[in-house]
Amino acid sequence: MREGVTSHPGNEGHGRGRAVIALLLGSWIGPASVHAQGPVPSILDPVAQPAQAVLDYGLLLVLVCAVIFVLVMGALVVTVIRFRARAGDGEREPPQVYGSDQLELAWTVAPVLVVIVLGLITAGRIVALQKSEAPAGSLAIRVTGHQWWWELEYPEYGFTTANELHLPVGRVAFLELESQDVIHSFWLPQLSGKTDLIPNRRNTMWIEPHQVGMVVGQCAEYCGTQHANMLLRVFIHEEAEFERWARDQQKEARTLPGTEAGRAIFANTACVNCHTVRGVSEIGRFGPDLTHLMSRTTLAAGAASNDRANLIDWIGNPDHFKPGARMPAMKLDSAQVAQVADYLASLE
Ligand code: HEC
Ligand SMILES: [Cu+2]
Repeated sequence: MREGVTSHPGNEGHGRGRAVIALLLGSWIGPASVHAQGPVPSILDPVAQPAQAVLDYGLLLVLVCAVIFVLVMGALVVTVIRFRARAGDGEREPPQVYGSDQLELAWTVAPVLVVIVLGLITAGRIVALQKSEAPAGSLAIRVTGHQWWWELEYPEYGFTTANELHLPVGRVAFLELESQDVIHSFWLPQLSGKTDLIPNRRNTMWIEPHQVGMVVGQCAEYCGTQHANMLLRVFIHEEAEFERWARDQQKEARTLPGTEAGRAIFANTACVNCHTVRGVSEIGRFGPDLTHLMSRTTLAAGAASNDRANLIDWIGNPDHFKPGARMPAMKLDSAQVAQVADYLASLE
């Protein structure tokens, strides 16, 4: 069932059998949008702890229950066949048995033992899953839920990005989760369980990826009209590649020759009230940090793939991809929109 993950865990390599199991277990996320939602994640295909531990524990429970099911059903079938009414039995009642201490002890003690053992294992697992303090050497990340996008801050490195999380393989990432507005829920089925993001409350979770590649997830708590377009991507890198990505993110935004006009429009309109571009303006916190916008593969939390044409559509009218999005159409004329898009498209 866990035959490893290529660079794109998801649809590929999932047999039909697994898809059916996933459907039955309810782990399948329907395609939320046709744009850029990526592969369908499955809890049966973990690439990190604690998702692996949760799956192993789930399989253990299924196994224990399957053994009990087979024993009980086997006894039932044997009884039905062996003690069925036969020709010649007549109207005679079978012997009636009351009060067998041995039997009653057996069917009380055995289930109690099963419940105690499973309860102890569960308690152990819960303790192992919950870490309220960051383990030594872990990578700190602050996740803030917004309607309808994810703010991702790397405090040790001093930068903030959005919607696409980058993690080094083999190292524990310790996440602090909060919300800026309503309750959201952070869910990456292949990495971990769900954790809610609640205003004025600090929740934590940890992830230790053990395979490089890309996995997807999404907000799992209804949070308003564009809840279904609050998608998440996680890129898991080798340590050196992660460090290179982080160093690039730390740099201030560049200004390429020829993009000054677009930069001026960005700097002189309300864009800067909501968006930070480090090196231009750092007051805007309401919308995603755009300093390295083009290092992201998608726009607006997975609503569209990130390219110049979609940037033009988005800036001209955010409702085009995300009806109800918290960014207003800025009433720029099409030449201005193109100039701003050219500027943003240069922010690698
Ligand atoms: C009132 C605040 C506000 C203003 C003003 C605003 N934006 Fe936004 N912007 C947002 C929010 C909120 C989002 C996230 C929307 C979402 O994903 O649901 C966003 C998303 C974006 C994105 C996608 C970012 C990403 O990482 O996916 C771009 C690009 C963008 N805005 C550019 C602009 C430009 C250019 C202007 C000015 C012409 C502007 N915005 C003005 C609030 C604002
Ligand atoms: Cu949400």
